[in-house]
Amino acid sequence: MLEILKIALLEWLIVTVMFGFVNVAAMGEGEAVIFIEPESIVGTDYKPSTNITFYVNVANVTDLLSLAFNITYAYDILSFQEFNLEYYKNLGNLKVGQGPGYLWFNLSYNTAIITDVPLTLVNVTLIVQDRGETLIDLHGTSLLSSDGTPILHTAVDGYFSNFNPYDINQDGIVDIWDIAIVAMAFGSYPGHERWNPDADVNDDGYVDIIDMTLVAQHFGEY
Ligand SMILES: [Ca+2]
Ligand SMILES: [Ca+2]
Repeated sequence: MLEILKIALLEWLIVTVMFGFVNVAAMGEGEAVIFIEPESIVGTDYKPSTNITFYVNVANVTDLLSLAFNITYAYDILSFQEFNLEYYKNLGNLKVGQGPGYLWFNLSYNTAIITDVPLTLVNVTLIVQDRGETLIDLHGTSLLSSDGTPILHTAVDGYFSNFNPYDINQDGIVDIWDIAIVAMAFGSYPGHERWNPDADVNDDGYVDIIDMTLVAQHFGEY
């Protein structure tokens, strides 16, 4: 009986360990990665003229001597303010350029970077210009090892949105016109002739007093 229990326990352990490995593999553990952190910057508080900062990180690299990457974003929503090198130890060479909605970096180090945990190389601060959403698109990435061999890696984008769901007509302010849109759709639901999904600001499938109250609570926001 005890033996059976032992075997069952052992099997359970094996399954758990294997499952653990599968999970880790699915998360890309061990694979070189360059990524924007945070993955998403979302909120109505990011009003025009406020700043956002994101970080360009690498992880799971064993011999990274130089790298290049481009970052693009909607220039009507975000504009460049400044960047800072977070990891400047052993920095050999830096080339950087920027244009509207566009940044590029070319970094090389004197000693190869070895890290399995995320290491921040650069931080970038952008000024919010308008409301909307945009990918912070990390592309054209190139990671090279000491002997110049390209390192297989994945690149992970960031995302920004300061879309205000209460500014239903998206004219930049929550006002009587947004209230009017809710009023016109009041009492409607999907399939109803007056249904307007934008007026259902809490996304519960019904335009009612709750949506009206939410828009009223955000009245005057821009
Ligand atoms: Ca509006
Ligand atoms: Ca609703």
